[in-house]
Amino acid sequence: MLKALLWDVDGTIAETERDGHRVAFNLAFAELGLDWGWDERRYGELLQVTGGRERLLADMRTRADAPASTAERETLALRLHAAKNRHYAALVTQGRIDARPGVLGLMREAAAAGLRQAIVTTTSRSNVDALMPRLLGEDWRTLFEVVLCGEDVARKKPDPEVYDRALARLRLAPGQALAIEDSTPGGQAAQAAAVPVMLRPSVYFPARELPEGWRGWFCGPQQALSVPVLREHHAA
Ligand code: XBP
Ligand code: MG
Repeated sequence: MLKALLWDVDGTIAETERDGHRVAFNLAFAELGLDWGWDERRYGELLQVTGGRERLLADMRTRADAPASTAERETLALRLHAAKNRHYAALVTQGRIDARPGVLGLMREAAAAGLRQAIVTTTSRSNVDALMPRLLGEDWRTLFEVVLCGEDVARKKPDPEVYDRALARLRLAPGQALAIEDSTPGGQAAQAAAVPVMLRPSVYFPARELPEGWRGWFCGPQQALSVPVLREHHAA
């Protein structure tokens, strides 16, 4: 029986990658005087690497103009990542990032229906703390029993660690929860933790169906969301 919704953030609650993170990374490159830039195509490729700092390091490994030593790259990635998250928070404050259709209503409906909810993301906690009050108001935390972020795990998605930790904190079996995800790495993390997943594709992950072998279902962009719909699919 469905007892809890485990929400991914980036791409699932809002199109944060398109409207926030990519724009903020480019502002960070400019701030640090680097002639680097990620267009949408390149950023889409880089989203296979989860974690902003890890994404920066992956990109540097392909660049001739990146620092030569590992230590210098690590230092630069840390500085860029801190600047990026600062720019991201500013974009959120400016109202540049809206929730995806149906998401906030579903969160409130789920709470009213007695479903437990958690945030299960690999983004930095500062990004969650910037985005969620903007979307849901200052009392947003009352909707979520558990909020797990990138800093809370040793291994980011597609590793199942963040899902395993959320289930442990909620004291639930995987089959009692539903992961709501937009991306392949996010869905893989849920699957590896044996949590059924509703995959609702975002702009950078335009899947058309659930990959073979995944437990859960695919939710098309126009499909209306409601607790009865989730319960019905989860029980199927
Ligand atoms: C999100 C990520 C994050 C964000 C940026 O994955 O991969 O890295 O792009 O956040 P998910 P940070 O949607 O599975 O949570 O820069 O704070 O890592
Ligand atoms: Mg996501």
